Amino acid sequence: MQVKSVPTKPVEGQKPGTSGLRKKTRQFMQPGYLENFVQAIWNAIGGVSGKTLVLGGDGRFFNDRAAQIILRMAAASGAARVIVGQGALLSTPAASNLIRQRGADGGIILSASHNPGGADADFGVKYNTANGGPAPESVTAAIHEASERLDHYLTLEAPDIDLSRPRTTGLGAMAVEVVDPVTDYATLMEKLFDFNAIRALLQGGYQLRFDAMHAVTGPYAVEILERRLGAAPGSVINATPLPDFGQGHPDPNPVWAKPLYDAIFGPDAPDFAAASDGDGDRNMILGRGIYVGPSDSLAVLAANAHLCPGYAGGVRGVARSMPTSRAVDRVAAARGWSCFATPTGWKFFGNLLDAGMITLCGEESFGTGSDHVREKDGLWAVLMWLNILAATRQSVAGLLAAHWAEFGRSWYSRHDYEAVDAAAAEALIADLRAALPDLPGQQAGALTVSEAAEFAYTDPVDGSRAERQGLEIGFVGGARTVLRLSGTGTEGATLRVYLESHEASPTGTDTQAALAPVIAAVEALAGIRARTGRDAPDVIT
Ligand code: VG1
Ligand code: CO
Repeated sequence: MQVKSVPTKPVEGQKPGTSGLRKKTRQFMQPGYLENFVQAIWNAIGGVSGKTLVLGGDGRFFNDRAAQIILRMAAASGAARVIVGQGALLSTPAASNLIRQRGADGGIILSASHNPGGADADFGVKYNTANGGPAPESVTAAIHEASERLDHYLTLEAPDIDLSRPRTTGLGAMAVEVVDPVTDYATLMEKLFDFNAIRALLQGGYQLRFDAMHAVTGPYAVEILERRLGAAPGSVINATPLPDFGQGHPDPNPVWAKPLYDAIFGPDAPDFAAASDGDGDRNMILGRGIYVGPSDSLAVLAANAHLCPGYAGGVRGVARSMPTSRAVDRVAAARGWSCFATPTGWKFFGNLLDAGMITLCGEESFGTGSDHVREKDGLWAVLMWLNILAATRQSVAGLLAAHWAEFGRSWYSRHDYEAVDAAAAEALIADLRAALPDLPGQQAGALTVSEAAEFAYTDPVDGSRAERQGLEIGFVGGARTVLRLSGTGTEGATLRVYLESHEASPTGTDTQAALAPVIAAVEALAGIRARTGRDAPDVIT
């Protein structure tokens, strides 16, 4: 088989965002576009000669074609072995696990996560390093630089490889090992959680519903929840991964997983329900008559982690992304754990996890995880909830009520303004940034600003610095807001407004009502309506 060197020119804008490079699918399908980015990855990491890589994706449109392109490019550049999920499928956490289990040098995950899939929707490529985690900023910056200097890429003139069944075959001198995407991951889950206790809970008539949203977790959830844990057949809904996710938006939140959300408040509600996103790293947790906010979920998991075999030895520390609510901070304070606030994006947890400084971490964006892999992990969170529910024999609502009684309640919400005019959104942030030093002491609606700063982070392990990670404004009494622009969108800009307040003895149930003074204060300070022309957020979570 012939190695072919294809002359090429740099493609503008191949700059990885919060989670890899995410663009319109048609852009990725342009001749040379994916090839350029992949070659930039190879160049940035010192080549792939002799290396072992993991490859798989969430099954969205172009996943299969992209996998073949990447296999040929890995072979042409001298990779020794690529371990690829059957059908080119791997959930993000399963890919992270495979990289670690097999001691691979890194991996490529084909996914735009929770963004819709299809020829006219979104596609993405993420590069993970040998620890199994998303490439840190130093590596993504090197990839971007390499993409700007590219003049050729290498590929192999070879036909497609059959990825439809597990086996090892060759592509030129490179081994292609097709593996079942679920087995190793399911085995890891069995080590972490008390499957017997969960099985006993489910056998007692406990009703479970898991919405795979026609994305990658379908096969994982069927194997683990139905086959290994004995949940009733059909407990996993929308279980077949589809290239367009059944025309859905595979984002597990009350807006995009509305049927599931409505069901949990309906007459025939199951005891427990959950959903995951396109690539399987996000989760939404629901219990009969109640929605568990992701920040609360992290806090509850941390407070009860010791009930799960994998965490019986205790929690070393916790971390949350800065905009995530401080619910977990209160658990950490009570238990004497260290607690870190990092910039948005899972890559910032990697060093803390590798150094053994934290055991659990999470983000408000429906992401929770631990040191078992180096990605957030949707099904892991579901199993940890089930283990805790089985061990305590409490309802989800009961567990939350007990948690709030002990730690108080962090009212929390995120308001997203999507596909906003990019210049208007950037000007809003720039003007607010400029105003920050003068805000303390200022009145904003019924609240008074106590502090205001732009978040920057120094990694406690390697000293690397991340600037401009969100504008954080605190109010007298402890409420706060954070404003930042999304790094995962593919159209215009997405403005995210994070809102939080705390109540020691919570009353009421309406989050938006509880946060009304904070919402009004943000409007007074940032003028979102006038600047974006929007009356209300597009998505409230
Ligand atoms: C969003 C979330 C962030 C998450 C990222 C990737 O980023 O806010 O918390 O880490 O998506 O998640 P942004 O920059 O759009 O706010 V996923 O499930 O795409 O890997
Ligand atoms: Co995801």
